[in-house]
Amino acid sequence: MSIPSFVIGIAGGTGAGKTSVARDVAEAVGEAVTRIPVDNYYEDLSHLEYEERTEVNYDHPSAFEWELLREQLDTLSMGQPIEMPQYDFERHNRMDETVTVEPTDVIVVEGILALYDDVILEMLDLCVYVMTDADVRILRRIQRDVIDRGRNLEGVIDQYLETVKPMHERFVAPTKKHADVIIPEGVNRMAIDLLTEKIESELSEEFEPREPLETLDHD
Ligand code: UZR
Ligand code: MG
Repeated sequence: MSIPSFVIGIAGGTGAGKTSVARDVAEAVGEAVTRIPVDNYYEDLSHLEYEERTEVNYDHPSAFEWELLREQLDTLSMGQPIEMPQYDFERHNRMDETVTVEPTDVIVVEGILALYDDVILEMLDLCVYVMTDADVRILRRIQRDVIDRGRNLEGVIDQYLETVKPMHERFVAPTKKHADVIIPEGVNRMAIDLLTEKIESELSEEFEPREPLETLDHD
């Protein structure tokens, strides 16, 4: 591993199928792929009580620790390992443990706001937006939150109407304009194949090493 990584951002509304696209691309590319869920970079809210944490607007850009994501993405794309934070959706908080993530030639940054931050956008070599109808997304969201994340149906519906939908319209949907590619519906075989081909052709060429960001400290 000598050259900087090829970094892909995958954004889209909740339940759009971002994680599935990231997983399928990672499986199809014949190289090791590092996946960075932006969800892992939710701010550490340990100073708040559980009840207060349930009141936080997790669909607003201010809920994320952008600086840490920028730094870690920069570190990884320069070929060094990071200690990636982990997030616990049931407790609405960052976990104490981190995981060591080794650098790879391909990095996928995936999350509702993966195409939101200007500094992150500059680090992305390919920007993807997964566009799925809102009715399909809310059905998936209900299924996931109730079954996997220990929520109740009423809570999921209230949260959707109060924050998820308005924040999606205000912050997530407008990031479509940054996308190089818009994938209709999550798992779309043709789109996955095209993305995979593109990544493989990029990897077979030597691309220009990117300069480290001026705003970040490298010691
Ligand atoms: P994806 N989220 C929670 O529900 N609880 C948390 O503690 C942190 C995040 C939700 C968040 C957003 N919003 O819609 C979703 N709310 O996780 C993003 N409300 O995750 O991209 O996998 O859908
Ligand atoms: Mg997901």
